Amino acid sequence: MMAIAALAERLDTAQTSRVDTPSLADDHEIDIADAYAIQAELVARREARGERVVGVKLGLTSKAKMAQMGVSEVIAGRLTDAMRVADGGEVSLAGFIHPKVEPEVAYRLARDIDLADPAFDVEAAVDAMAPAIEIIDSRYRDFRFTHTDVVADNTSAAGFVLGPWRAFGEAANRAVRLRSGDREVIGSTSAILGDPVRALHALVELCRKRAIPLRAGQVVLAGAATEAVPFVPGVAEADIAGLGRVSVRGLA
Ligand code: OOG
Ligand code: MG
Repeated sequence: MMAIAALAERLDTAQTSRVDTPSLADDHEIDIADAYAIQAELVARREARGERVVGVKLGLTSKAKMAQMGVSEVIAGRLTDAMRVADGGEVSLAGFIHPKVEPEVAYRLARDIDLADPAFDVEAAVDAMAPAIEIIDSRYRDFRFTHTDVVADNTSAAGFVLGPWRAFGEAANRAVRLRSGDREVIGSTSAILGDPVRALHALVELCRKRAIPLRAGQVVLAGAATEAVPFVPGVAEADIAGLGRVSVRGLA
C-alpha cells in the first residue's frame, strides 16, 4: 500500500482540526497489516510533536462493544501522555469531535514484555490494576467504521483517566457502572473476554503480531465492559465493585 503516510496524515488532520473524515474503506483497499502500519505512522506523528507513548489499549473485547460498533474483532491501539487526564480532573469537550466515555479496567506493566518469548508470563509482569475511564473519539463521521478503519485510527483513542492503583489480582465478575449526563449503563467485568485478565493475553498476542512494544511502566486498558455513552458537559463517573471509582469533568 502506497498511501500509508497520506492516510495517516488524513486521520491526524481530522484529530487536530476536529473535523471528521469518511471511512478510508470508501476509497482505499486496506488490509489489516496496512491498518496497523497507518496507526504506527499516526502515532509517530504524535511522537514527533513531543508526545510519549505511555500505554496500550484493547478494544472490542466485549459483546456490548462489538454489537454497538458492528465490528467483532479485538483491536489494539496506543495511549500517549497527552491523552491522560487526572482522576477528578477537567477536560474541554471542544478538543474532541464527538467524544464518548467507557468504563475500563487498567493494568500496569512492571516489566518489559518479551514478545519474542512465546512462554512469557504476562500476568507475572503486571503489578497493579485500577478502575479507568476511556474517552474515545472516532475520527470517522458518525463513529461509523470498518475493522481496518478503526485500527488505522488508533482504535478511536482520545483520552483516559486512571483511578487509584491497587495490587494486581482477581478482577472478574465485578459490577460496573458508568454515568455521563443522564445516561447510566451497568455491566460486569466478566463481559471483557470472560475475565479482564484475558485481555492481557489477547494483547500480547496482538502486539507480537503487529510489532507493538510493551514496556515497563505502561498502562494497559482491557477494553470497555459496557457500550460507550456520549461524553457530555458535566461529570462522567465509573465505578467498579472492589476496584473503586474514577471520574472526569467535561467542560462545554
Ligand atoms: C473503538 C474503540 C473500542 C473498547 O473499549 O472497546 C474500545 C470504538 O468503539 O470507537 O475502546
Ligand atoms: Mg475502550
